[in-house]
Amino acid sequence: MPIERTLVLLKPDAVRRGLIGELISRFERAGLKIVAMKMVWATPQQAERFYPSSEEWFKSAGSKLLRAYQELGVDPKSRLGTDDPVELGKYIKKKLIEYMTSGPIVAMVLEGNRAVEVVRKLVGPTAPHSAPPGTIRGDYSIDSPDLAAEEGRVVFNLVHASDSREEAAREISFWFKPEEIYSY
Ligand code: IDP
Ligand code: MG
Repeated sequence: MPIERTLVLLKPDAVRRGLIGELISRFERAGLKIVAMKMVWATPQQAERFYPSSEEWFKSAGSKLLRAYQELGVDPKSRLGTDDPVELGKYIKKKLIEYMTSGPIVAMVLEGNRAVEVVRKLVGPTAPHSAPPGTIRGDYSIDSPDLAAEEGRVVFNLVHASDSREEAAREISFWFKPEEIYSY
């Protein structure tokens, strides 16, 4: 079935900057249907459980950081004290929990044709400084992994979006009960 559902979180920086309406309208404008929505101030326990804690996730997050540093010409050891992907992944998760609990977020389920892929396209790649214009991350932020590390935080990139149908199913059920999702 090409009609899919995906989870979007407007992160604390988006809420703080007053971008809720603007960001929601981008998804609506593209033809996606909002089938569930709420504002939540996540607890550290919720944020910890929302993001995976597998060795695989740590390694993948750490490897992504290493690639970003390579492109930016930054030495991970002198910046963060290690170049081990798993250790760097654990650092990202810790800082991600601080970020995601720093203020309220807006959680929503979007439905539409190939919604998972389409929403990722509208959101853009993880690091805003290299996200293309026209994407949410490219249009509303110039943050980068090296600046973020210098300031002891993860990149502030406004939006979370599920990156596969499997991840979407798990993430939707994490934030919403079945009766909070509407068919209309
Ligand atoms: P995504 O949000 O584009 O799917 P993920 O790899 O799932 O990216 O990482 C989750 C979040 O962790 C990102 O949105 C970002 O806030 C933060 N993050 C991921 N990788 C890095 C990094 O290399 N440096 C700083 N922050 C990162
Ligand atoms: Mg992700």
